Amino acid sequence: MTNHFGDVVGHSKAILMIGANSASACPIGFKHFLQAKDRNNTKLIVVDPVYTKSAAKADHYLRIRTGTDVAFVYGMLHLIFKNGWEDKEFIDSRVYGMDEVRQEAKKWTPEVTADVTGIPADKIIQITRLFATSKPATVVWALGITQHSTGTSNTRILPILQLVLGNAGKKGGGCNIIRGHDNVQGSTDMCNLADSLPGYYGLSDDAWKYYSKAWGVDYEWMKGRFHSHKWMNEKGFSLAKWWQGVLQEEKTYSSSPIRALWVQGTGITSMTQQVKIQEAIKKLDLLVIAEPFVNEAAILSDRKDGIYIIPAATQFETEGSVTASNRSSQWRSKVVDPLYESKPDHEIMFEFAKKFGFYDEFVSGMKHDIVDGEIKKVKDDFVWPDDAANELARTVKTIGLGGWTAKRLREHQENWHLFDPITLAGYGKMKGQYYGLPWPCWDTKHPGSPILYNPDTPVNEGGMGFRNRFGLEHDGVSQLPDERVSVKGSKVKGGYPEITKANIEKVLGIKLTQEEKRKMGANWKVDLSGIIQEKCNEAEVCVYGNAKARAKVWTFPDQIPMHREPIHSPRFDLVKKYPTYPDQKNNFRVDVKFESEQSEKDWSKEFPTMIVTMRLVNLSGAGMIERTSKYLSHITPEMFAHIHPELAAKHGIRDKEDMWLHSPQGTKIKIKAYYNYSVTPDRVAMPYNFAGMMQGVDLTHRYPEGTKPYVNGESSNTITNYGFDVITQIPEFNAGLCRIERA
Ligand SMILES: Nc1nc2c(c(=O)[nH]1)N[C@H]1C(S)=C(S)[C@@H](COP(=O)(O)OP(=O)(O)OC[C@H]3O[C@@H](n4cnc5c(=O)[nH]c(N)nc54)[C@H](O)[C@@H]3O)O[C@H]1N2
Ligand SMILES: Nc1nc2c(c(=O)[nH]1)N[C@H]1C(S)=C(S)[C@@H](COP(=O)(O)OP(=O)(O)OC[C@H]3O[C@@H](n4cnc5c(=O)[nH]c(N)nc54)[C@H](O)[C@@H]3O)O[C@H]1N2
Ligand SMILES: [Mo]
Repeated sequence: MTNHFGDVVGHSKAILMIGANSASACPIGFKHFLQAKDRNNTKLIVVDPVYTKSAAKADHYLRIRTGTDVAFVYGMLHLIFKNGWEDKEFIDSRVYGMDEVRQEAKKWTPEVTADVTGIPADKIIQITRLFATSKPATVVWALGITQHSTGTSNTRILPILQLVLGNAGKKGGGCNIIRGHDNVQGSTDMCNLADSLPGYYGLSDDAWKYYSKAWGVDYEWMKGRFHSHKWMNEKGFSLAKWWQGVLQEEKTYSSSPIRALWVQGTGITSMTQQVKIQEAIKKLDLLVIAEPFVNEAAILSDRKDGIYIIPAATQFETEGSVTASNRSSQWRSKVVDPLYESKPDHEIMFEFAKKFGFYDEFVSGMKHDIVDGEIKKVKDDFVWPDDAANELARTVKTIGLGGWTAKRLREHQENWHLFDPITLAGYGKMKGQYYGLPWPCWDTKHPGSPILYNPDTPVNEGGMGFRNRFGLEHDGVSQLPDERVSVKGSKVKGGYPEITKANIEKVLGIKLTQEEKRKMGANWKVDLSGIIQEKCNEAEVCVYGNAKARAKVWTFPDQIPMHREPIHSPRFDLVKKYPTYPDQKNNFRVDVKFESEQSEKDWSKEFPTMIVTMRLVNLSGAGMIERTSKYLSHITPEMFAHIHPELAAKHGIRDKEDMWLHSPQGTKIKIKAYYNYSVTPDRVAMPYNFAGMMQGVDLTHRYPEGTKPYVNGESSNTITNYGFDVITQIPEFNAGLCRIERA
């Protein structure tokens, strides 16, 4: 989120909610949108293939065909540019690469957009006028936008819309992406990913060297942990496609196929291609599951050997900081001690490290601190979780966690009542700080940044320009703004680069001492001494620079977002004009099919119905937690799909009867047909919160005695279609096809 929920309540005149159903999936967040409607007559526009509970509360509902959001936003941009509704000054002074977007938008007339998206042309015109002329306005999305083979393009076109309208870096504007799991923002920031070290440092020798130093661990030792140096900087397997790493033998890009799987905090049935996952689980030598419940991974196969379930404690039985959707940190206290023989996750990891002989190095960072501008070992033991939080504050510079010390975060928890819910500003002794110190919170004196990219606020009060991440020029064009975009109060006018040891004297107009030069890291991201930060504070300069936003990403397959038809498209006639990407070799160590799959045949002939998956308010994730709760589970006692009576009747299926849904990859699920008018006759919508059945077969007898959930059912992911995002490899959960058959 660039802004936050309170800001929407206080300042947004319109909310474009696209690919999210917060009424079910984030009811507390949704309450803010309803408050905005009540207080300010804020207009809520919902764009969704399904008439959801959120749509029911909206002022306007647009029924979109799944996987066509890029086309829809271009349709909006077409009208915005045509009518001169764009913020010309903002684009001119703060954005690079918009000309190409403008060119592409020319093609997307209301008629062309209507044909591709299924939204009537007059609706597109009405909504664009409303959104473009309501200032400021915000965009809200969740996984209806992200989880697609075109997810990356989707998540780029919406910020582009906000840049065009000058809604970025403003109260009531911005992109407010509603995050998913509890603490998913925190786990993203910690980069629980296969392609980066914590804090988005990426994978490179420099990144490893930086962390080795910050943790007080010998870099050569770190290197020695790898089969060879090469693997240190190679992306690992992704959560979406680890199974391919088990099953592939010939075309493998790793030193060997995956032989062992350690599952900690993921549901397994939450990923697509369940039949492949089942095959992979059977083939592994070792499967370990560290879980508060019996994860479904344990019953997918009937393996009896090489499988261990380790009891993990829940989040109620541990303490520490978590990060909210809006980048605020929250400190949590333990409610009860871990029950029975369960252990909190970090203790399980500690035991693991001990067994594998790297415990000392694993906890070393928590025993270190900066003394006199240099990293030193300061104690022989550490205090959990405070020293873990302090380690992050000391090391994660990229997003500005410098001010997130355990002491400050605890203070915020203890003084909740002293913060304003609309502005997040503190009162009384918390005055001068924003609740949860939303990152970037550069150092221990910084108040946090409730709204990103706002140059009208001084840096020391949470302001900044756009980040200078992509060099100083591209195609001969400067990436820095001129003096029109000067951060308030800054000694340096106009744009400036990110601050490095090499440029700090010139940019800030200062002279460093020899001692300062000796202690300083090469740039602000790796400067453990904190001197770069200190000098920038004095000049009210943002360490990450003051640059232009870029609408064009020259390193991506699509430099500007382009509409590309879903891999299994219901409109084969459009596939030629808007084909998907070429197949990929070795992305996250696996090959990924795009074009070869899409063009194989007109899939829609055999699989004419679109499938959308969604969340139920009473169940979360693959549903393991709530389906073991008697009361929550019985609210939705069986797996189902919403189906329009007209479509059901075509297949001779009555309300609440069983039906089979078949997928293009030859898999099937048997579920109940629930008549419902939220869907049109061309699509079905089903929850993703069930598991325990597989292609009509009940697997639940495999649960250890007393652990079987009250409610079980087919996983939607047995039939969600093949497809992965070209950059992130996030699975295609929504824009797929199926064939319906009466069971
Ligand atoms: N009760 C409950 N709450 C949850 C969760 C849960 O499992 N249960 N999960 C949490 C997690 S991990 C997450 S990520 C969030 C997700 O939060 P949301 O994304 O708000 O949840 P969904 O119900 O999946 O809603 C996605 C919406 O996108 C629509 N959609 C699908 N494809 C497209 C498309 O191509 N374009 C557009 N415009 N819309 C599309 C779907 O019809 C659906 O209504 O919820 C979180 N909250
Ligand atoms: N078809 C379809 N599939 C989807 C989606 C969709 O919309 N449609 N949504 C996708 C999205 S956005 C997401 S985020 C994923 C979510 O998928 P997962 O991340 O797999 O989420 P869950 O299924 O909730 O699994 C979490 C597991 O962690 C366990 N757990 C809970 N607390 C703790 C703890 O403190 N410690 C440990 N060790 N374990 C714990 C739970 O018991 C549960 O088994 O699913 C994705 N899959
Ligand atoms: Mo999620």
